[in-house]
Amino acid sequence: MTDLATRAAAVGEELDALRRDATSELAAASDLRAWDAVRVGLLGKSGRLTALLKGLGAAQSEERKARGAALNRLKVELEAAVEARRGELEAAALDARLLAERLDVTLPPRPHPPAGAEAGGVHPISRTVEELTAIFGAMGFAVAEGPDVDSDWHNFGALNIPEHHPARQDHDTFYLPAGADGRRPVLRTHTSPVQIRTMLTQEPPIRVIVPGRTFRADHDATHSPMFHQVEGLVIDRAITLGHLKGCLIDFLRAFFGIADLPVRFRSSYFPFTEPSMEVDIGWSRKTGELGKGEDWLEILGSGMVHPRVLANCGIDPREWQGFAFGMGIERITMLKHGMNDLRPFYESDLRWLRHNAASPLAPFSLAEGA
Ligand code: 2U9
Repeated sequence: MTDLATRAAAVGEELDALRRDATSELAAASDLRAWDAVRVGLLGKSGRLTALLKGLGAAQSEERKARGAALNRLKVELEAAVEARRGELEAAALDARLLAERLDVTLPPRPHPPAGAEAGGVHPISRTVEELTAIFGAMGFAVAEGPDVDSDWHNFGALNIPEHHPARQDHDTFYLPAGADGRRPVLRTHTSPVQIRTMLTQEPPIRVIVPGRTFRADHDATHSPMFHQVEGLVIDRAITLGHLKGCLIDFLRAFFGIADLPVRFRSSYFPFTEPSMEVDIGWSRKTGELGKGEDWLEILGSGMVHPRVLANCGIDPREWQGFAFGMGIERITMLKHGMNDLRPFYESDLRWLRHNAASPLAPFSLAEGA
């Protein structure tokens, strides 16, 4: 063998040894940290392959060419092996994480009530709001909310309620001291200002219900100065009285759980709707039973949104129409559960609450009671 051939064979062996070492070190690296140490040991600034490449400068020219080519091939090969091992280790780390962080959705719920504690319950008003939200939610309505204290304009003016209207009088409405504009803010007397705010900030089509607290200067067995309402608003193209009727009949039958509940529409007047209708359901005055008997019970108010109200909110009434409705939450809750006094809703009497609370875990269907 010539000198050159001997040296070439020696170089080949040296590179084979490095390849073998690198392969077994990479295989032994069981996590990304160990892998990085192997990578640096081979390809880093002072790595073994880097040292061999640096050493090239000292070799003689014929030999240098061959050695350089062999080293570069090995470099490409080792770089690929290092990357491939990284891919394997990353995939293994992800698998381990997925396994460790797995959520067992079959776990049973926490015991209710927690050991030693008294069972909590859902207040009947809250329960009615949950039911309303589910029933109207299934019809595509979103829930909108707004402030309890609002401007005179949002509560009255925008709704086409004139300055001299009785509802605006001091003995009906709670006013706060006048602001900088000389106008007195009000505790909202209905949830309608929220629909005004919705129309001012959202483009039609709009489909919202607004459950919430409302305030009027009134107090007896069937009136409280603070009570709850739910109102609804639909604005779209070509909305008719037919949509209003279908929507409210479906709602009333689902809420009271009576599939054939008789529903009657009677013409009426509200400043914010035209035409306006009051809605009655069939019942027996004698037994108090809903859906049976010859009598009618007024349950809610409704109508097609007055074109002036739409215009007040920047909506063109020639392009968009809508319907609206409103009802008292206490009233429909009392009717549904056969209650005859509104005051216990707010008295925090634990015996009444224990008796009337709903279980937070009890499911309800969209046709409650049906
Ligand atoms: C906008 C346009 C129209 C909401 C409506 C009624 C009829 C109604 C009462 C029922 C019993 C209030 O709780 S109650 O005293 N409500 O009769 N409410 S139409 O009409 C609106 C609301 C907002 C922008």
